[in-house]
This record gives sequence, C-alpha cells and structure tokens, in this order.
Amino acid sequence: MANSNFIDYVKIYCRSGKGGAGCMHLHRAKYVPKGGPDGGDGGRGGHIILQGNHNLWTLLHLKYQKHVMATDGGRGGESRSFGKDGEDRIIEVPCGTVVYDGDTGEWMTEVKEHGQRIVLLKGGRGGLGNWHFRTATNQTPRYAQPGEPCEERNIILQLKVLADVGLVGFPNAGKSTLLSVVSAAKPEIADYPFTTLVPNLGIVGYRDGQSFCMADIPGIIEGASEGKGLGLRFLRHIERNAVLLFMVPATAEKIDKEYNILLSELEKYNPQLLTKARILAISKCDTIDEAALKKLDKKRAQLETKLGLPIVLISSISGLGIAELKDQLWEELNKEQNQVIEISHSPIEVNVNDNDNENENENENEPQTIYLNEVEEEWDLNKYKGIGWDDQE
Ligand SMILES: Nc1nc2c(ncn2[C@@H]2O[C@H](COP(=O)(O)OP(=O)(O)OP(=O)(O)O)[C@@H](O)[C@H]2O)c(=O)[nH]1
Ligand SMILES: [Mg+2]
Repeated sequence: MANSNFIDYVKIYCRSGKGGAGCMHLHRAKYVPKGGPDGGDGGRGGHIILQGNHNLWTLLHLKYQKHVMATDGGRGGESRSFGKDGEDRIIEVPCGTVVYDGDTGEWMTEVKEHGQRIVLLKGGRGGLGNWHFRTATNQTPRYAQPGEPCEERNIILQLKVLADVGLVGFPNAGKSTLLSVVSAAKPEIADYPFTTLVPNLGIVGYRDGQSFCMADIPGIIEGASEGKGLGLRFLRHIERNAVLLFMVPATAEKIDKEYNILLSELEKYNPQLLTKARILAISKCDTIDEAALKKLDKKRAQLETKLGLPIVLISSISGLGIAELKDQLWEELNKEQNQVIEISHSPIEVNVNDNDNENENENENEPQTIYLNEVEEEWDLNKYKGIGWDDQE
C-alpha cells in the first residue's frame, strides 16, 4: 500500500506572500527642489490557490510536496512606481478534493468542478506609499505603510472520488469483475479476499453515447467500523455517489443478512450514506444451478419488499442481467431526488505523527554545529582599514 499510486490524503504546509512595503520618497530633480511626496505602493503578496482539474484522479503529484509558498510582493518605488505583485501558487487537485485544517481537522472547503478556483490563503496587501498621505496641511508625509503580513496554515487534502455509482460488498463478491465487464477499467481480479486495495474507477458506456462513472472500492467486512479488514477508510469514496450498488453473491447463505451487515457498517461510518438510492445485485448467478436460480428469481419480489430496494440477478461471466442492471442504474441516476450530491463533511482526526514537520524535534536530535576555531580572534581594526578610514580618524 505504501508504494501505491493511489494517494487520497496529503498534508501540506502553505504560506501566502507578504505584501510589499509602500515607499517613502520625496521627489527631487534639477530645478524641482521640493517635488512633493512620490512614494509608490507595495505589491500584493502571492495567493495560495486550489484549482480543480478533471485530468487528475489522485493526489499523487502532491505526495512529496510538503511546502507550498507564494512569493512576497515587491516594495514600492519612487516616482509612484508600484512594487511587483508576488507570484501566486496554484495547487491543482482532482475534482472531489476536500480541504481540512491540518491542525484542527475542521472542514474548510472543497473543490468540485474542473477549473474551479479557491483562494485558500490570501497574500498580504501591499502598503500604501507616502504619496497617498499628502494633504494640504501635511505636504511632505515622511511615512508609508508596511505591507500586510502573510497567512500560513497546515492543510489536509483528502480525495473523495466523484463517481455516480459506488460498489459496496464483502470481499470476493465480484465487484471488480463487474467493473471490468461494464467498463474499460482493468482492476485486479482474484479469488482471494482483499484483491482490491485501492479504489478503481470506470466509465460505463450506456445507450446513445451516454455514460456514467462507477467506483469499485475495497471490500468491507463485519466490524470494519472497528478497523477490521481494510476498515472504512475507503468509504469516503462513495460518500458523493448518487447511487450505491450493493453486491451479494448468489451463493450466500442468507442474502438479506449479508445486505444488512453491509448497511449497518455504512451507517456506522456516516448515517447520511443511507439516504442514497440503493440497488442490490445478486452476483455470480452462473454458479448456482438452474433450479436454484429459478427459486431465487421467485423469491426476488418478496425480498425486494422486505429490504425495500430493487434487486437484480446478475452474472459477470455469463452476462446475465448486466443490461438490466445498467438500465436500473441509469434510471436511478436520472431521478430528480438523486441528483443532489451535497454532503456534509465531518471533521477528521488529525494524526500528529503524520506531521512531517522536520522542525518538530528540533531541540532533541538536532545535530550540533561544530566550530573548528573555538577561540574567537580579536578584531584587528588596522587590518581591515577601508576606504575613507583615515578621514574618519
Ligand atoms: N463464476 C463467477 N465468478 C465470478 C463472478 N464474478 C466474480 N467472480 C469470481 O470471483 C472472484 C472474486 O472476484 P473479484 O471481482 O475480485 O471480487 P471483489 O468483490 O472485487 O473482491 P475484493 O477486491 O477482494 O473485495 C474472482 O475469482 C472472480 O473470477 C461471476 O459472475 N461468476
Ligand atoms: Mg476487487
């Protein structure tokens, strides 16, 4: 996992630029002995800006970027010249990135759309030059404003993948296989649990060139909310999905019981997840014999009313029910009430250990600076006599 390319959590120290100081200057020129104040304004410090980019899918490009600092504004100059504005720093992030305060874990903002820009930290304003302070009674103001200070902050960027449909199921339920059948994605598939360690995304083509996005997340097991298996860490990637597709294999002893376990784990993670539209797919229907399949089909209506959601019998190997499933998903996705994917983000726990600030244990293990010549030499002023020294004497 440590070497995985799927990075959905990074912590960054950000600092905007300081505003440049205003200039204090009084104009002098040949035959203009008292030209009045002409100090220009300082430039604005650079902002730290987040920008959504739909070509990015993870935060991998930020993994090794621990500090992002904008440059300071330049000082104002004489003849009312403005200082140069500091350069902004733009952090490009995938759509669906949520920003938390790195110290308190409080939600700050989120980037949802391509091209959306959010000024995370504002650069300080430049100070005003003394030209601004001239008045009839004070024609030579000998002061100017300093620039505004910068802002600094630790931030945590967390990716919550934007997909339309999220797959929820126990390990080995056939989630990745379904994704590989309905989309061009090539997730790892194997008959052992936890084959999928990071979320996979696929674009599912539908009729008339329409499509929707499906996210396959690692399997969850009973007790995941207490950290069993891979825990609920990846559930945040289905928080924004419009529809949740539950998968329980046809070979399961009690389909309703398995479904309820999955549901209760989701509830423990975020009760808001239960407000989403749900569909249950009974997978691997090719592994049971025809008689059992018929029986299951008969029981379906009864199960649908009991669990209160549409049920589809599918097999990724034989293709049974896949078209029907796509129709169902498309129908749910286009329902008015499933359109809004507004979610509330609860604060996250900040792990002090992932505070990669090298300065942290500065005093404890900091290597000592060694001076080779311990004895300081006396200043020999005669040795360093400079230009005009004799005049001074
Ligand atoms: N016969 C049959 N086997 C299937 C079907 N779908 C998946 N499988 C098999 O079930 C096993 C597990 O499938 P995966 O798609 O890796 O399951 P998963 O739900 O993604 O599992 P994790 O990633 O571990 O959570 C693989 O050996 C698949 O070949 C199906 O419809 N029919
Ligand atoms: Mg898988």
